[in-house]
Amino acid sequence: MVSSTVFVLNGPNLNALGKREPGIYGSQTLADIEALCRTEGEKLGFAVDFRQSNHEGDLIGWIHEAGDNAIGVAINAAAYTHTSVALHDAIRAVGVPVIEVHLSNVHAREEFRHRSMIAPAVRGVICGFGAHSYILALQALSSITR
Ligand code: CA2
Repeated sequence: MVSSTVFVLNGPNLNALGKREPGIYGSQTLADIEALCRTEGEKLGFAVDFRQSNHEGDLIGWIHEAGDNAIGVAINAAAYTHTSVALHDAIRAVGVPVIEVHLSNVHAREEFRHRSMIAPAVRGVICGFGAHSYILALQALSSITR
């Protein structure tokens, strides 16, 4: 039974997944990851609203929208993770839990990826498990919202 909506938000360049850098990000496309999230959402009783944008303002608007229309958010903010005070503030401005997700283990990569501007504002961080990071985030949202 689907009773609640979870937003799964994706930031810049994630639309290119599966087409470049499979050694880092895997060979699955974002559409493949969306399908995995939908299947997991059905198991957990979530409707999954899955979105991607290359624009910071879209992601900020969607976080605000989730505050009104969703019970939680999983976000892979991609490069904005490391730069965006505005995303940090947006996450703090909403009352629903937000989980930070990354495909790669950002701590095992370049130093500039070790700092997350949004990590202090989110409920928790999952990274390094490829597409499965998204599934773990949905499962975490399920356990903390029921
Ligand atoms: O590991 C992750 O999920 C990241 O959020 C992915 C971002 C990166 O900037 C973060 O540090 C970690 C990159 C998004 C996708 O970039 C692509 C680059 C080339 C080919 C395909 C995707």
